[in-house]
Amino acid sequence: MSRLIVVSNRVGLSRDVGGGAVGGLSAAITAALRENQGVWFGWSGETIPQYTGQLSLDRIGDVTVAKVDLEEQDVDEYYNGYANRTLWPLFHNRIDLTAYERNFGAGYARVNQRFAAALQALVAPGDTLWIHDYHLIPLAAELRKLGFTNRIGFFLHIPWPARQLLTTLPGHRKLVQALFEYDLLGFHTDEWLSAFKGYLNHELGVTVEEDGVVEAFGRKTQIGAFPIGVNPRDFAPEAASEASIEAQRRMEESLSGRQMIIGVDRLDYSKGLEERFQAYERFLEDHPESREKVFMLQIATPSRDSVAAYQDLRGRLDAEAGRINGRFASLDWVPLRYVNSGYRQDELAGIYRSARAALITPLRDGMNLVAKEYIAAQDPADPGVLILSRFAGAAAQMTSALIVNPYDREETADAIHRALKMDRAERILRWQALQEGLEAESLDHWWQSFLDALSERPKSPAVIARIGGAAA
Ligand code: GDG
Repeated sequence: MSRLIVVSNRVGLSRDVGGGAVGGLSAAITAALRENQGVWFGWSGETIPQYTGQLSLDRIGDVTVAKVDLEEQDVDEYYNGYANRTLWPLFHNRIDLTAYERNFGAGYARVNQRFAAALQALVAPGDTLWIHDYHLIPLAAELRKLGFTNRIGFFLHIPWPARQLLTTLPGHRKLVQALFEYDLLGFHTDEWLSAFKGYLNHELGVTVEEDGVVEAFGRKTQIGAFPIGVNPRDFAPEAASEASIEAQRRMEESLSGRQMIIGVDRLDYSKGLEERFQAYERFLEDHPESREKVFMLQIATPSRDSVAAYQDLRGRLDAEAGRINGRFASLDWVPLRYVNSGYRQDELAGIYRSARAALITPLRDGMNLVAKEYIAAQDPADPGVLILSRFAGAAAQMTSALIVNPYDREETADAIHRALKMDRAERILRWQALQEGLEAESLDHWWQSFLDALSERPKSPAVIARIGGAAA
């Protein structure tokens, strides 16, 4: 078997964290790399005055971790610039926050060239490369320029935007052309896949074959939907770590007989946190009898805080949380606990388990793993209720959740009320259907089916069904 080389902006495997601290996605990529004597390459997170291309190599178990440092200008233009001020907002329908600056594009191209050059020392003929996410769309094109003929796959963790939005991006055609240097393109859902096909049809006049193969710019690639999942056992109550049990114990002690609604998100404008706070406020307004009997715990870990839109959002959320608490709190009840620190994954599992409902209401989200983790962590005999935005990729699979429009505060407030009043029999029925879905499309299944589709081996019927996805 050829080796697997994974490339992502940051490498999720390190010596310092282990066990239940590591996120599911990092653990899954590590498992894929272990099985394929792999290498994981990315930015170290460090900056240096002048780029050297010097690789720092580490061997963790069977996996080689390789990192490069970047210059401050690279981080400004590539990471904080084109990736997080141009592509991220645009792909999440926030054209109002999308900044186009030529130097962002130049920095994005430069870092992708630097990554490609650094990979020359790591990649052998016959190795398979798996490139992750919007930071690295041009990487295959840069590798091809250097003469690499390896199989290269790309997975997009965020939504693909409607063509009407994408065409507002200067150089959109070049970005799409770069994708045709990959052998396989993976999206989370049929909806993102259809949006990509919409661009191909209308802008390039090409259609996708039934087997997912499409030809443009003189190259053929294959496209498919590979919905990411969780490995339910990692969150299951019977497999809980000590940290998980302790987190659950602490939470339950602090409930004082109240019902808890949980939200866990990166502090990001795509997650709909302001709308969520206001929907919860509406619920408190509409149901005075529920006040003091319920509280909401919102964990929002700060991210990308050198980007102004994230600093602004943080200020607005602080103000909203303060306003809602000021309006409703009593001497011994705080309706909204708003926490900015991060938690280990196994601690989160314990917290999820003590919550009667989860309120996961992004305005747009590639998939949303928290929704799946919440379900996997529940006690099968007394599970909580998932309230999920229709705009999360996860909503396509998790149809037994209470599905809401996060822009509709009244509908969301009604769903909170319904979730908190739902009888145990209905909670169990809904949970069972959701849990079955998680088991059928686990995290291991995700990476295995992507790599299976990327390999040149004859494909199984299940893999053939995935590629192609929704009709063009
Ligand atoms: C992108 C896409 C897509 C652990 N501790 C904390 C915390 N974690 C873990 C959660 C979960 C992960 O972080 C967050 O994943 P999400 O899927 O919810 O969201 P993004 O970070 O935006 O991820 C998304 C994903 O890629 C995978 O393809 O599903 O659509 O946007 O595993 O357990 N998360 C937070 N605080 C912690 O303390 N917020």
